[in-house]
Amino acid sequence: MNTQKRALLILAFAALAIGADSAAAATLTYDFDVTGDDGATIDGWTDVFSRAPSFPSGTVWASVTGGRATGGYARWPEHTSGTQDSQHPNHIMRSPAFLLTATSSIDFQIGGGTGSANTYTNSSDISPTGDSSSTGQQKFYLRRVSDDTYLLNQRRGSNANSWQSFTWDSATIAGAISGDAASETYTVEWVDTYSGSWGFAMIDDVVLNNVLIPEPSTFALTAIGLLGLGLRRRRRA
Ligand SMILES: [Ca+2]
Ligand SMILES: [Ca+2]
Repeated sequence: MNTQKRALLILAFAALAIGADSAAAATLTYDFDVTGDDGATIDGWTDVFSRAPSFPSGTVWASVTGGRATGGYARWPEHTSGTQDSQHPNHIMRSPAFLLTATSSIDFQIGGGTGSANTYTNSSDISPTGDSSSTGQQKFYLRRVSDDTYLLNQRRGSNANSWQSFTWDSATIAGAISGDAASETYTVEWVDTYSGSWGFAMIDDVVLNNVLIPEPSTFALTAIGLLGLGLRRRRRA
């Protein structure tokens, strides 16, 4: 057996193994701690507009109290004492994609200002070159990937230097995704386009309960296909 055929077999078995693993529901915790699940503070999330959030640990904001946040949390560069109400570029921080099940629920906590009651329809409504304003918002969203639609949103109940915890239970999520294909993928994301009094925003402890991780076997199978094409080309040569 030559090296390429051996590599093909190893890849095929890897694809099968990954496919089997992804069938089980998982609980994903994003704690934005230095010693988080993947050892990186942003925990695999995407800083959509490249604004370089920081992940201070402990009670960096002196009067932050309450909630269940521990260790690090996410904060935008301008959200430091004395500049927290200043105008700033629009921000989106987006989780890796996942699939939802009938028992999925989502926990998260946000701190700072409530932002406005307005709601974006999708993430492309948020200008990557625009700045925050008094009619912007700090909100946490559930987003459907295929058409970039925001299905659920949540803002704080009041302005406070404390954490407020939220849960979207399985009934809430089921209602939001009814009619979607079982293969649909979703992200959760944290939006801050609000500034003015209480323009401060922070997030921590996002927990995705009973979700499925998209099957990497699609990627592996594509790789096998490409490798097969390579073998055929070599034989013809
Ligand atoms: Ca944390
Ligand atoms: Ca803000």
